[in-house]
Amino acid sequence: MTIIVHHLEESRSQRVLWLLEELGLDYEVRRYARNAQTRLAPPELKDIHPLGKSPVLQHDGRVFAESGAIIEYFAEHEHGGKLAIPAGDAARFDYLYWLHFAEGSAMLPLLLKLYVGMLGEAGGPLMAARIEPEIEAHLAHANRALQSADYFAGGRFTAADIQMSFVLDAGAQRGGLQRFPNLMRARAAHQARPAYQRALAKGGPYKMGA
Ligand SMILES: N[C@@H](CCC(=O)N[C@@H](CS)C(=O)NCC(=O)O)C(=O)O
Repeated sequence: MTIIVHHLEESRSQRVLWLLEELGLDYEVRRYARNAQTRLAPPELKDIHPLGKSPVLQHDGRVFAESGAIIEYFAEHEHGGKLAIPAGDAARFDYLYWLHFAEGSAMLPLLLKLYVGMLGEAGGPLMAARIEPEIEAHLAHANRALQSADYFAGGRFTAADIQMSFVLDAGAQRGGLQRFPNLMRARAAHQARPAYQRALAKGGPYKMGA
């Protein structure tokens, strides 16, 4: 049965489209626009999942939310797990580490910057003292992991690279990614993949990928 992706513009959902393209799965995209003032998702998304966030998928009568869980699940279950690293493989922990680092660690300071930035000058001291060093530390850590390979785990392209791609996009938008050449190189390699380009065409405009 076709997978339905409830896709919010300019969002983490972009990487789910990319994963599905890499796996060659059939899916339908239902696009949602953000509120122009608040940038929040429209209320209709709460009809699909109580949190009303994107990505959220429907498939086989079930609802799938949380990008890391979605990506881990579909990468393991589809096409013989070609984008996953299985239990027992020496690179399994690196794979899980980067798959979870993206949302569990790296996105927090990048999101704080977005929200605290809305405070204008009042947020300046927090930004300078706490948020910027955290962003730098997380991006530098990821940059070091790509010192001798273009991929985060097992020396090959996996779903962990897809999950990390939104960190790189948010980093490029507001985290000074340009200071981290290995991350810049990986991001360019992501964007050159045909499946990435097909996902962009299906998802609609994605300025964060610029
Ligand atoms: N940790 C969740 C975060 C989901 C999330 O916050 N998605 C954002 C899009 S990037 C969203 O839907 N924002 C709109 C809103 O909060 O109304 C995930 O990775 O799926």
